[in-house]
Amino acid sequence: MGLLDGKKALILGVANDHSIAWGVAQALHREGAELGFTYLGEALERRVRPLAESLGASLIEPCDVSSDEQIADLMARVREVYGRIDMLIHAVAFANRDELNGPFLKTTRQGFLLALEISAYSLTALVKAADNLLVPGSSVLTMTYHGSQQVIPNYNVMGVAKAALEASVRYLAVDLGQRGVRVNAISAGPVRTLAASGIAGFRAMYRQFAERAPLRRSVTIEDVGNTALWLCSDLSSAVTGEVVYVDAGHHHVGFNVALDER
Ligand code: NAD
Ligand code: 0WE
Repeated sequence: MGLLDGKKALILGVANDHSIAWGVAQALHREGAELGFTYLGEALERRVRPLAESLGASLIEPCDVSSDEQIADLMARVREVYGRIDMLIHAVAFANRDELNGPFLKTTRQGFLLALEISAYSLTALVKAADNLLVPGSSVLTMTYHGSQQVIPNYNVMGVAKAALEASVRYLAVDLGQRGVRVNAISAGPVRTLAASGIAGFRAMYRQFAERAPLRRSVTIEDVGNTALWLCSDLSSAVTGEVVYVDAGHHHVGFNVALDER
């Protein structure tokens, strides 16, 4: 008997077994959910397919969220195979790498629009296309980061995109609330994923994070997966429009020294 027996989840954003979306997939699978995955391009298909199959995935489809056509094709497939979506997991972000270091001021018009299209608008595009596949009791979940609220060096245009994403969560929560569908975000502390690799200063930030967080540790994809499970299940039945921090308490600490070196 699992919390999610008979429920169907569509998961966007697995790139490899370090992905936050993979931690979410494992938690949902543990509680009996049936999983569908999407991948971006053929290079990632070779990584995602074996992972998806290891959890008995019943649907593995390509989806570049910048394409309305690919989103429509995806939802048509989901309609055929599942007939509904109980959980929609959005764990997708992208900005030009050269705009994720140095001053925010160097952000280009094209780079700004790209980051907001892939990292923020895509949630609304997916929800819009999912339409009546989302049923009373369904849950939509996205991934955000505290750089939306405070300036975090080098996060730059992604911080602006995450602010737009979090606001989208609140507006979508109102629109979908009348159909009994909930929409929430998890704000995760830094995790060593593909999206974090090669970010200037990430290693130092990751280390300092664990020294300054109330729990004196960093965050794992299992931590995020378990909170995702709560937000996707009926245990959180009156929670919507929310941003839930999974960051070992880090965002509550207002000073800038290691907690045990005071
Ligand atoms: P990841 O690289 O494993 O996942 C990012 C995913 O985005 C990849 O699967 C990639 O294929 C997908 N993607 C990029 N452009 C896309 C497009 N056009 N269409 C479809 N998919 C596309 O890294 P991650 O850290 O697991 O990132 C997942 C989410 O978690 C992102 O929204 C990220 O902002 C967020 N997040 C990450 C951290 C962290 O420290 N790693 C912290 C907080 C929030
Ligand atoms: O949301 C993210 C990362 C998102 C991301 C990562 C990349 C790297 C590769 C978006 N686009 C790209 N484009 C690429 O070409 N995080 C929350 C992780 C992250 O990224 C940072 C961070 C943290 C934390 C960037 C600067 C500072 C901190």
